[in-house]
Amino acid sequence: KKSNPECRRPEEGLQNDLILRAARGEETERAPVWVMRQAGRYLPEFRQLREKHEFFECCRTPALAAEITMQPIRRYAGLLDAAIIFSDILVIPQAMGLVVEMLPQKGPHFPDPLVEPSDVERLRKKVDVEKELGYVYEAIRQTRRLLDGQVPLIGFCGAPWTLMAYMIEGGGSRGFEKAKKWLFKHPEQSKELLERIADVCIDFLVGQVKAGAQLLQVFDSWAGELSPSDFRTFSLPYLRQIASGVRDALSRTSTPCVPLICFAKGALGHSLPEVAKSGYDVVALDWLVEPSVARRVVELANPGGNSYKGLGANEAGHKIALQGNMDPSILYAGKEAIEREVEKMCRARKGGFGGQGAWIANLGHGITPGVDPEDLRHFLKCIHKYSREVAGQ
Ligand code: 1CP
Repeated sequence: KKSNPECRRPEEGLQNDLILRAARGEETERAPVWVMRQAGRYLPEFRQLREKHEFFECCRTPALAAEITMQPIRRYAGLLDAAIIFSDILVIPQAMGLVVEMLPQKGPHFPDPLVEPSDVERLRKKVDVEKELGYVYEAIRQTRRLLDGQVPLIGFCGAPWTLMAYMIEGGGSRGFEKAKKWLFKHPEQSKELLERIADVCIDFLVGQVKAGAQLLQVFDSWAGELSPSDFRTFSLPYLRQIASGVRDALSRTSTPCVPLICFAKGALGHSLPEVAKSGYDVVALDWLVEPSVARRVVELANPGGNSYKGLGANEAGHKIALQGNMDPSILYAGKEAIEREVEKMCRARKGGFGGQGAWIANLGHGITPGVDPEDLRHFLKCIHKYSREVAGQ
């Protein structure tokens, strides 16, 4: 049984399973911590590598992706409790047949975005995810070997609404006017497209687990662009589809499910109870939500714990864990401010995550390129210190 990676539980052979325990609703002796975008531009060793290799070349070359994934793990040895595979959410639009480039200083660019619903015919009808994105699976396998059980490895994908928004806008955007015009002018075709993207997400996440990913996060970075009712129409159903689709597909091959994390940035002020009931083990919070309030809301939404059934994270019934949520800009304000804010985030009486309930410490969004890596180290050290203090009370 051991030789078949598909039958392994994610915690097998790990020296540090703190994040897996927290993701399954356990209160831990201190909060596990990782940082969204921890492998990236704020690290000089990453920028050095990028001088020689184009962005998507880094994604498509498993040895490079594995190396970049390991950079923060090595630099912050003993301080990070998880690695996240180096890749990008835009590999799914590429797998579906769109061209995506990464422009220096500008970010992602689609030379031929979707303009009209008829353009959807340019997308591959049936996406062979193994063929198109097998390089991510190989990067995961190589990273697991390099990690050698130090910490778990997180796999990820973009959420359908966020990916659809990029596919129509053709890159980053301020108001997402083109993508929203689609939702309102062509709601049925939008739903068909969202469902197609969700199906690719499911295949891709399942493949990542089979390759060795030990947790999964779905990034709905632009969920907050939608009104409450539009979020519930055009985003939430597809987040649900992904959670149940991944659980079903894994259970069909008797593969234990790994914990699933949902990051619906900007949508929790209006839809936290709905997100907490959408089939994920962990709800990631941005910094617009107060942790102590989130705790109560999530408890009320799920009095019996997680409601999904099937193989996986301690089966049904465990409590929903929270992740987050410090404002990433605080990393620019110096060590004193970082320490003060981390302490606040840890202490329940100051509106923080407190001593009860499972918590995975993180920022409320990705770390930005201008942060001094030593300030991030201070953030990580403070999380260790204060979360342990609070847990011991
Ligand atoms: O020039 C460069 O090196 C490009 C910088 C960069 C990096 C390091 C991009 C371009 N993507 C990444 C890696 C990346 N992207 C990871 C790696 C793993 C890790 O977290 O360390 C992950 C998880 C992502 C996910 C991602 N890509 C998201 C979701 C997370 C978030 O921050 O909201 C989004 C929205 C993207 C799109 C994207 N890719 C890159 C940029 C600059 C952007 C955002 C563009 C925009 O403003 O819309």
